[in-house]
Amino acid sequence: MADALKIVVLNRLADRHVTAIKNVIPEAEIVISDEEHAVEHMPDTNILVTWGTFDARPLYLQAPNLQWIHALSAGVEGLLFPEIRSSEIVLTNSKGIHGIPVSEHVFAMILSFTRGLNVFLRQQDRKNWARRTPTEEVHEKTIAIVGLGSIGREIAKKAKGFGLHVVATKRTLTTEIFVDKLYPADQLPEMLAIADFVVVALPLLDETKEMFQLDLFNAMKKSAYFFNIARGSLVKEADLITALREGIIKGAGLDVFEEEPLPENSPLWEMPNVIITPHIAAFSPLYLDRAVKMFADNLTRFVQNRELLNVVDKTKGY
Ligand code: OXD
Repeated sequence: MADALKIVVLNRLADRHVTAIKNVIPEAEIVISDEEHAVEHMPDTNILVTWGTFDARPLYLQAPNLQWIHALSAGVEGLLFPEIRSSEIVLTNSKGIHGIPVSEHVFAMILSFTRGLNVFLRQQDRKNWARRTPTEEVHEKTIAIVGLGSIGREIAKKAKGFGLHVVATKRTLTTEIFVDKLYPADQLPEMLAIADFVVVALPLLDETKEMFQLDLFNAMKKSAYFFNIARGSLVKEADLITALREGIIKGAGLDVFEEEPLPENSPLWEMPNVIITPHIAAFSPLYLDRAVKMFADNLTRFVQNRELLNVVDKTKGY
């Protein structure tokens, strides 16, 4: 099987990445393609490496020999179309490589609010030396992580360094060294009520879609800041806008949105208590190195017929 293996990667790779893959299977044919031209390679493709937001269905329909789809991202929403859910094809993701950049991004946003950078950067644009904006400390405040996984764990670790109390919801309530208190998912409102900073780090599933609505914003402190670095559709955006406008919460740091790019007419752009980044929380010069290493490690398992890591449960969606 090994010498017939054809791997199509829908992303540019550096030579060192191709070498890392070749080191696992020197005979493999590795095709680096864009989405438009990939279809011509599909009839004899065995492994497709792509992003989880990409709608791979049209390629899948032309790929009778496909055995495995690997997502370079953590989210796999574009890869969970009905035919793949019911097929034998293995789907894996890159869960586990996002913790460092995403946690740094979360703290960049938290500290921007507490040190007033959301205001001072706007003042700087107008050369305005005004010192009225109050600043705060995070020390001894409480951060709540909704959905503690590998990203949440890195956030919790950094939070401890800043002297924060850390609370989190998690599917299974095992001990976590950087978390002071774990809550079961059904006690989310109680946890939100004590938090100064709320960070959403959940996967987008049928049961988490639009989970954050007005009731949950109402459960938060008026002084709370809300951060979403996961998926926009976890939040009912209209309700978040209401919460920000009416002072139900104090501010929001948002990397993801219901519709991306965020439409020009979204009121979020104009809100002084909102920090927007364009879905880049995980970006890092090391991202692809880590993602390709993860794929190459899994490829080793694949050729040895061992169980793959990070297999997505296609019925659950994560
Ligand atoms: C991902 C992301 O899913 O960065 O990997 O959004």
